[in-house]
Amino acid sequence: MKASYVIGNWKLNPATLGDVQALASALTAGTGRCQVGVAPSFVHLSAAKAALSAGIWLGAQDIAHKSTQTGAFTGDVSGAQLADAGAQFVIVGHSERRAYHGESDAVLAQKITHAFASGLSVVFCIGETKDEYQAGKTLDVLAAQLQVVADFASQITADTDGALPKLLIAYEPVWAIGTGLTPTFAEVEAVHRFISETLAAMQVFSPILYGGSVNDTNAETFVKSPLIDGVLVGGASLKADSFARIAAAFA
Ligand code: G2H
Repeated sequence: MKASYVIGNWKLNPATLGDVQALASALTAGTGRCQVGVAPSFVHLSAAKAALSAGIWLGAQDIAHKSTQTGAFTGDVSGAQLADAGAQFVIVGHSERRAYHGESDAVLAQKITHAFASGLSVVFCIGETKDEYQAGKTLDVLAAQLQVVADFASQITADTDGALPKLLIAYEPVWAIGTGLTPTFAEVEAVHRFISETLAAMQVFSPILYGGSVNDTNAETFVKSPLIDGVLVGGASLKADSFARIAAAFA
């Protein structure tokens, strides 16, 4: 059976170490075909690792763009440091990084290079803004964003059972993030079909997740499509019971 992935992006949450430990220890590993992962902030990675049950993937929300293990890069964190803290994956290209930190396609390609060289999987986020959506440019925007992963085709192999895939694409329409708005099921399916065809043409193997205001009610809808391999969850991943219900929907 095809695996599914439910990944929590904790963003700049929770506020305290105690809250991180409480949340991490309340999470349960995925069941059935569902694999679960969470991405706390850098400073909480080790504490989360210690508190998480076995079988829950740990990820970071960012990685340095320079492929160096150590060096003069103030504020940056290397792939080796992330792996040493227990991380198995890193989120790259989230729209909040693109918007607030001006991350270009060139920088995102460097980050993917660094992550792969460090043995980390990558959750690569793509998505159109509200203006682009309204102008009917969604597919053009996504095709351009996906070009970043084309160069990595030779490194991205098909999934092996039980392992975290080297690459996971997360389609996150920017206008759906944290807003409570989501595209219709038909819109998400159509976009996922387009992403799937684009990746196939590049010879890139990747599950395709949906992200943007996913919660324990609408998860039931997304799971109905064989084109939706899981979800990247922000706000609803901060409550262990909601997150568990989302994971159960994908089991
Ligand atoms: C999109 C998502 C998680 P939320 O950013 O990456 O956040 O579920 O809060 O919209």
